[in-house]
Amino acid sequence: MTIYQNLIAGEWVGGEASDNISPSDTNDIVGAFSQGTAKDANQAIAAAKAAFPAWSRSGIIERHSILRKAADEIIARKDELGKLLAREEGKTLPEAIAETVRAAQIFDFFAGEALRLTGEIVPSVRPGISVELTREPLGVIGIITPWNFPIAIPAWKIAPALCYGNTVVFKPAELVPGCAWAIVDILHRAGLPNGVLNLVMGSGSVVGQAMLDNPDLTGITFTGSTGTGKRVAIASIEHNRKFQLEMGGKNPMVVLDDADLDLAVEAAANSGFFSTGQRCTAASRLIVTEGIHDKFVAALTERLKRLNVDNALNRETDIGPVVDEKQLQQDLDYISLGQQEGAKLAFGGERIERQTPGFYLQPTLFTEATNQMRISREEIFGPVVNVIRVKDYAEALSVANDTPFGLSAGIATTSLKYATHFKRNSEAGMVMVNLPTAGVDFHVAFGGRKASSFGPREQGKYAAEFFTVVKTAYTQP
Ligand code: TXE
Repeated sequence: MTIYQNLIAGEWVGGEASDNISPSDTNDIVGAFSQGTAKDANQAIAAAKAAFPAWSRSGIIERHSILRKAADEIIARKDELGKLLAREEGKTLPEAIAETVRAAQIFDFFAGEALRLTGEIVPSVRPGISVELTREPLGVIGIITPWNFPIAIPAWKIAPALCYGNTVVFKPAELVPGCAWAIVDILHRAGLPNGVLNLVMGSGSVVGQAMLDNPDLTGITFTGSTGTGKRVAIASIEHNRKFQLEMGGKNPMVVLDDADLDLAVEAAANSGFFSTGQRCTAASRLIVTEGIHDKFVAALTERLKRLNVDNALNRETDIGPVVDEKQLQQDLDYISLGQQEGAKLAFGGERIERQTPGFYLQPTLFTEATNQMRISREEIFGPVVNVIRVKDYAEALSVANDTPFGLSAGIATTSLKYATHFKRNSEAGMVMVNLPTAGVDFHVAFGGRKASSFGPREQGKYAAEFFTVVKTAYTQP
């Protein structure tokens, strides 16, 4: 079997490899991938450091055309890459292909951004002197990514890093090396000079930790759990390093009495259950006012009955498996906890078997939940959603904001007054009106508040805030 190796200083290298299995079918081996060591991580950082002076001064046409070429190849291979993603991570084929297309759009966007770099010239307070403000690349960037968007998240970190002239060491999540390898292979063949982009697959505690401990990384951009995010922050402060964190969510979706019922049910089903609920922007708290509560719960339950949980590659599948045994056990533990806490299990809750052996879980709905229960406060990261009954809009807003997190928040209402008030007063980074809480555009800012995020926003033009540093130059002619 081919061993997919790490890319360090432009060479494919690697020792020990381990097999990666599909969560839809544990007999299906996706591939054998090299497991990097701390030494590999340090060599990759040294290579990226050596490549930085030339790449940071490279021409914008070179950056543009490499990113553009990568975008073109990803689009041309969207079905094949989407299938790899669905096999490896377990989201359905249409979701996986859509994510692959989005990655191509991101590379295309940043190919364009390379041609649109600007600065400012402003008058000084001292006559006869001019002040120039320019953005320079940050340096050597460590990119540490999770398993839930294994092509899109690497794309939205790697594309701006390269666009603005940085060099990269990329460590993907243990469960999704195949998608990471494919993206790096495409960029490498698109013509990146050696050492500009390095891939080190392997465990977080070995490869990831070695990256955190290496003082030559000038920036780290991380998406993953709150616990690991804190480690990134602490290690980065030690090294005076810039860092950007995207972490969990416990996103609310408010449903008001005046909502369009069908729209609210569809948005809730999508937000809570699509992609197996494994999206940081998933809505896991449905906050529903009294007048519509029973109708909404009945209609949502009917909708859940029609959702087909099965192998991610089957055409009829609506929801694929949970990503692995450990995450499935975490979901089941939270389902038991919810029952102990006194929430009512209105639908689902059981592990299920399908034709192929995998990690299948029924979509699970709790009703009569309170916002103080642990199932309402902690990120479960599975297809498990709580309905919290409230009196009116004021209580709904207060419950929506009463959470340690603040990534995304939604409201279903036909009232302009409540929609406008909610947009202004929600404490989330992203607010959706009559739309699912998940599903965002690739060309605008992405990020949260409170325990969900730290540092500048990702994506769109806002990505420049993290991946560049501003220089202020004064000139007296
Ligand atoms: O996350 P980790 P995991 C949440 C979700 C999920 C839980 C665990 O609740 O159940 O996190 O998922 C790397 N130094 N989210 O275990 O461990 C790791 O190898 C440096 C929510 O996958 O945070 C991987 O590449 N790096 C989230 C990345 O960190 C380390 C998406 C993320 O893994 C490291 C994913 C270390 N010491 C999980 N330890 C969201 N909301 O989007 C691990 N890593």
